[in-house]
Amino acid sequence: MSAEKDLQRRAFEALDAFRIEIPSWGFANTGTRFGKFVQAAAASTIEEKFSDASEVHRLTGATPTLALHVLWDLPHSLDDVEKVKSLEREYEIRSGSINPNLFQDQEYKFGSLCNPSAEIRGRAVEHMVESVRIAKALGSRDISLWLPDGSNYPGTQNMRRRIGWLEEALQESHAALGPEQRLLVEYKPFEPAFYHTDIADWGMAMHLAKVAGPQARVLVDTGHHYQAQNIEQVVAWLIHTGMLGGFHFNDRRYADDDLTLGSIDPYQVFRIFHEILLAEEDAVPLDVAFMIDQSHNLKGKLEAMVQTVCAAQELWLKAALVDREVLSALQGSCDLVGAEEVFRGAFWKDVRPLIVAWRLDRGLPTDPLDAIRTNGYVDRITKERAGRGSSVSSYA
Ligand code: RM4
Ligand code: MN
Ligand code: MN
Repeated sequence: MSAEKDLQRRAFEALDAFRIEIPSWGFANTGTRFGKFVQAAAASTIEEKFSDASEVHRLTGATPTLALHVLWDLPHSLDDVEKVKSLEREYEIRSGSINPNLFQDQEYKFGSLCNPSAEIRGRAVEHMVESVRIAKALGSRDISLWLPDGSNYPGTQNMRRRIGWLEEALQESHAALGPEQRLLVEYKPFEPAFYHTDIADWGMAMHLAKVAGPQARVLVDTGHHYQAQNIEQVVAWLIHTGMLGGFHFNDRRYADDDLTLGSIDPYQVFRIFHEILLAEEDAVPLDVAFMIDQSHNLKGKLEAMVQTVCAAQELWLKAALVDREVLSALQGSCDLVGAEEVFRGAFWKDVRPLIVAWRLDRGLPTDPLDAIRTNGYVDRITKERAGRGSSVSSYA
């Protein structure tokens, strides 16, 4: 086989294997804590979110599942399951991870699973268990827990006692899982609490996942780290310990900015993908869910989502084309510049022609971003959705 054909075969295999989940909240109106800018085309209903997700999948071929947030998407809990199932059939999009919501009810003002009140903790655990039930009814595997709990001022909470409450709560939640399901534990060092958060980093999340039970894993949200953190090293550790469950991808310049993947630091995403692909090539058992966790306040939501998926495909392919055999030899002989150039060289390779060839071959539009800007879908939903009372999610 010619080198060119071989390259194309490897590229097509990598792109066929790449799937990334999109979040329902990425299509809804959101904003900053200062204000919300409403878009006429934003989705307000679960049906509109499925419709938008299906358009993104139709154009990119890479997003067959939609992450759902329980309170926003299934406000009537299990009673909404049948409706969601019929939307799955209609739009040919499956429900993805189920995200419990422990951050909106007034009673969670001082915490949910870590609230000093046993009664409130109990209600928060019940919400976790209900989320597991919803996931089961929808055939969704992953329950992704992001815990907003923490405190704002030193001395106002007993941090160690809260660890114990959290361990118990996660064990109870884990006990409700079906045999195929997983509990993913997300961490975040700040926001909404600004002195301490109860699951602040990957070490805490890993401990809690281990204590919760054998089906719990860690979820890495790329925006949930301190600035200098080496995220790919965290990923390498989680792979090594068998505790990596999934990702929430987004980019940021300062904090949890939820900007478009790769818009600020595409090299970061490339380095993370390299760790995953390296582990796959080393035949390390891996089961990692790629998810997007972004909200676009100013960009058009459909455009931004398609742009995100295309950026992810480009970075994934760049990482897939790293010559890991050559790299490993150069690492072994400590040829620093040689190794770095192989690595960096893959990052700088223009893979877009390969992606265009793959799209042509798979019957996809060669330029999905241009397609969503010109194919009339956004115009249609803008007309259909304009004029009705727009709802704004309280998530900022
Ligand atoms: C949090 C976290 C969660 C997401 C919420 C909306 O910062 O990233 O994963 O569900 O935001
Ligand atoms: Mn997240
Ligand atoms: Mn976040």
